[in-house]
Amino acid sequence: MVLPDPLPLVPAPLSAISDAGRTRLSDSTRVIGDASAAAALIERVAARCGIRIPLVAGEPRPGDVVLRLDATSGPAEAYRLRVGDVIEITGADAAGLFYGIQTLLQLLREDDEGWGWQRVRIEDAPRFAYRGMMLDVARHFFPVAEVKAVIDRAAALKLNHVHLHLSDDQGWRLHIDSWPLLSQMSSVSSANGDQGGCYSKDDYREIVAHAASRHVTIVPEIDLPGHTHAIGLAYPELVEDPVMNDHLLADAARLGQALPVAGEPYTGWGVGHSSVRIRQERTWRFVRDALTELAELTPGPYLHIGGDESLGTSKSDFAYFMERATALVVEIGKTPVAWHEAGAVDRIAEGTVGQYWGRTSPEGTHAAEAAHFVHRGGRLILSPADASYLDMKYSDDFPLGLSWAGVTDVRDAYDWEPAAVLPVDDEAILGVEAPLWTETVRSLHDADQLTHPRIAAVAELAWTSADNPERRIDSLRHRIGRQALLWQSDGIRYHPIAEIPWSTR
Ligand code: TNX
Repeated sequence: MVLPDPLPLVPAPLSAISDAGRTRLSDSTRVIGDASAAAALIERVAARCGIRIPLVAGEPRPGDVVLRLDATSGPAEAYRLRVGDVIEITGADAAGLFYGIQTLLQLLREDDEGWGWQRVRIEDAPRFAYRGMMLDVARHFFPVAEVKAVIDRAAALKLNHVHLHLSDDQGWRLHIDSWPLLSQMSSVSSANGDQGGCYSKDDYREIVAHAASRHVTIVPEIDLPGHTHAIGLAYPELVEDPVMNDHLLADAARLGQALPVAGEPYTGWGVGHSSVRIRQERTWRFVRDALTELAELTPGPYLHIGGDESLGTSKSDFAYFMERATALVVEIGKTPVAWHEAGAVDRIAEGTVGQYWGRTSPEGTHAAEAAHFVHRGGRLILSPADASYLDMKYSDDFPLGLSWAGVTDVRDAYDWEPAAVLPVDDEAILGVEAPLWTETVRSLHDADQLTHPRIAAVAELAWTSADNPERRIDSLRHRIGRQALLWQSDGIRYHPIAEIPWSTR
């Protein structure tokens, strides 16, 4: 039996029925309904086909697009799309309406007769509430316009969280009024000696507002107590002297990178050498001030406080730090998020969300650490490094990326089941996130190559149910291949990996 080609949609929707025929996009097409949702459609249709559809009021005519909100039509973020004589999108909420528009944009195709839409009836809703990607703006600083571009790319794949890794050994990226030297002295550097940078509070508000207009929640991270070398450039009294580890020494020798030196910018890729002074109250004044100012700028529920790779820190100091820091985040009204190592700490604040970055087959104590968040009433975000890390190379000879967790093609990024990685109930899984660490990334162009196409695989795992008939690698590859035109028109410089049948249709 020859199966019909699947619709060119990533992520695959809950259900889709194709009808015969097409509905044309033409100069007389109009859009009726919610103005802010319509704006998202009008701009992107204009960019793709040069046709600017007007927003009008009144009764629809054949060929028009009608946007509606109906809270009774489905769960959060759900939508229905019907392409018939008229095109109707009904969102269960504003996010659902936005996702219906993203689906309609993926269906918009040109044939011999011009632009138009395959007739379909689609019902759709996400599997997980948290669908994310992470951008490391600390190792490489991305200006505001580039962060916005990354948010747009994520939202087009129905991701709804963008985690910004705002601080690391190589740089601090957000102005904090009460510790003003951070933006002057701790932000000047990046990995590889590249230019640094820092977001003003207005920059950050602009990012948050742009994200909100795409139904994306920003999840800010200040990585603590490790990954804090850069803080010492401005406030040396807050950080310990660097503590080397064997891996760092070996890597520095292999890569020809300098070792970290207290008070000097660190431009290498080593991890685990830094810590704030955990037992000193001035550090806690700093942590409280920075997190409080960050919380004030952050409408979303989460504050990520890191907790990874504190290799030079004793177990008891680490526990003291994570217990007190997670409690502080709760006290200032946010839900703490931490990397899974923090699950080694008995009394992390109840409800802390854990971000698992072990393997799809957990090693050592990683599964137990992740499960501890759930015992404490929290949930888990899955970011297995051997599948969802966008900074792993596609293949050994790929020029960008790292390979410590292996090399990852689209199949590898797709071939795992989020609810089957850890020994916890399915309800404990909040969602999936694909991190892009940027030690080797020096431009948006580099970021595009590492993210696309693999981010599409992770977005589908986050959105589409495990039992969906299209959730198969051959279907996914075909559907990704048909994003080529959209990605090109959006200026996304994806990696044309050979496993994808890239299509010009
Ligand atoms: C591990 S994953 C890190 C980062 C690095 C990344 C590189 C995690 C929580 N920490 O500091 O950038 O590997 O892949």
